[in-house]
Order: sequence, then structure tokens, then C-alpha cells
Amino acid sequence: MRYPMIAVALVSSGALAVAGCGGSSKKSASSPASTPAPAPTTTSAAPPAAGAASLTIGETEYKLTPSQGNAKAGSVTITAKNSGAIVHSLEVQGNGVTQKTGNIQAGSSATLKVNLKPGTYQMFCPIDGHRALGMKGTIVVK
Ligand SMILES: [Cu+2]
Repeated sequence: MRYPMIAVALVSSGALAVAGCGGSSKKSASSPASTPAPAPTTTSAAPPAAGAASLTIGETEYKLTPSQGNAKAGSVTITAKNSGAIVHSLEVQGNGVTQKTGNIQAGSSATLKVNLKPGTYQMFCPIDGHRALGMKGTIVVK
């Protein structure tokens, strides 16, 4: 046996005024200071030396432009710009230095920070056979 529950919720005594009171809810807003983990690249925090220089190398199929770069000894920032249609990369070798960028998608660029002493360095695209196809050059550091 069920009776329909007629909930007469009218407050008998007073009129229901506009309940405009929102109440003061006090929340302790403690934001967790979670910093995103840095990228797993080894960043050698070398301050910009006096002889710092930057170099931009364009990469296309299958060459580097310019194929010979010049830089001053010290910290050199090399920007490899992939203007080609496929993935490239850039590696710098010489005088004990071997450093390379990761894969650079077509249309993207990557930077490589190298500390170079005076001398001649090889630069090339380390991706399958690209070096042999012509993606190579030299960097002369003075
Ligand atoms: Cu390549």
C-alpha cells in the first residue's frame, strides 16, 4: 500500500522570501605547485662567451645551405632549419665534439648548442644515407 507522498514543504509561518544568501563557503585553495618535468635534453648551462656566435643551416634534399659555415670559437648555437619535405637532422663532429639534434620534421627547426674550439668540423645529416647523398658540409671555427 503506497500513499503518494505529498510533501507540503511550505513553511507555514513566514513567506519564502528571496533566498539571496549564498552562504560563505570557505575553501582553502591550495594550488599544488607541480612543475612539469624538463625535457630530457642535456643542457649544458654555458654562459654566452664573448666569442659566441650563431649559425643557421638550411636542410633540404639533399644538401645543407650553406655547406660551409664559419663561427667564432666558443659557444655556438646552430639552428638547423628543415626546409625540405622529409625528416632530417644535423650532426656536428670534430675535435672531440659529437653532437646532433633529434629528428627535425619537415618545416621545423632545431637548435644545437656546441662549444667549439678553433678548427674544422664536419656537419651532416645523420639520417639514412643523407650524408652520402650530399647533406654534408663543414664549419670552420676561428
Ligand atoms: Cu637528411
